[in-house]
Amino acid sequence: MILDNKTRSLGDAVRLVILQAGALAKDYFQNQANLAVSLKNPKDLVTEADIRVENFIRDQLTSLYPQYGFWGEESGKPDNLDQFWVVDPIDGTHSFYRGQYFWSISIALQIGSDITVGAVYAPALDDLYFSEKDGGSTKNGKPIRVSQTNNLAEAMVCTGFACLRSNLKNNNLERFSRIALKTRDQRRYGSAALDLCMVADGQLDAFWEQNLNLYDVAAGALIAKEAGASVSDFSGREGMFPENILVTNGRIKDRMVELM
Ligand code: 2AM
Ligand code: CA
Repeated sequence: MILDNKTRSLGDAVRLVILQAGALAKDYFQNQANLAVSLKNPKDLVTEADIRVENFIRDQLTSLYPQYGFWGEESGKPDNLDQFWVVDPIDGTHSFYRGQYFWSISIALQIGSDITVGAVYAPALDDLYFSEKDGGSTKNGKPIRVSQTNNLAEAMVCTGFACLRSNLKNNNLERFSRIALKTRDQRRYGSAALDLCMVADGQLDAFWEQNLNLYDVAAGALIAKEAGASVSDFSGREGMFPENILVTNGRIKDRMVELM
């Protein structure tokens, strides 16, 4: 065990675990030649780093906090679905595998229907985003806020295409085309957790994606919300909807909902 939970707050423990997990992941990232990779299906891969990092996080958090269940992307849902960690060991596995920098580790704690803690760490960028419910959000220890962009014509928006990998007919391409024509610029980074943090930090004005899972968005959505973002579904209903999540700076929410 790396931590003594009697001497540290839960927030400190989560930050320490995610930074150590990040160092582990970065070792694999820098030694790509030896990385073992397998396919979940022809479009979806998993590396030994995903498994090893998730095991590390699970071991640390469940020994420190045995009262909470653990839901990780690679190990599946817990028995205790009332209070549990929800973890994506590497969000943006394709970026990681191709040596690109936009991938992250995501850890959230859900208590009842609330996400109470969220941490997202991008090891290749060395950016740590963190939030506790009702406590605001930080990037590398400094408070962050959403952008003040009021108009779509000035907006930088971001999306992803998890739906394409899942072969959905409703595949976001028409929606993307519609929104691209109305906005100043568009990005597609490939890590939903990090995309949400970039909305929190004002680097992006809005993000949407279909067909995600709770472990992709739980931490990032809390970080965005605590930084002033609107977190809703595509129709604008506030709440956590991984299947069709829309996160904006608030100011352009109504216009984005119209275009969804
Ligand atoms: P991953 O890298 O952990 O798989 C990018 O579009 C986002 O979608 C990432 O958060 C990515 O997470 C997720 N993603 C990609 N393909 C997916 C699929 N087939 N089903 C669910 N989520 C997917
Ligand atoms: Ca993911």
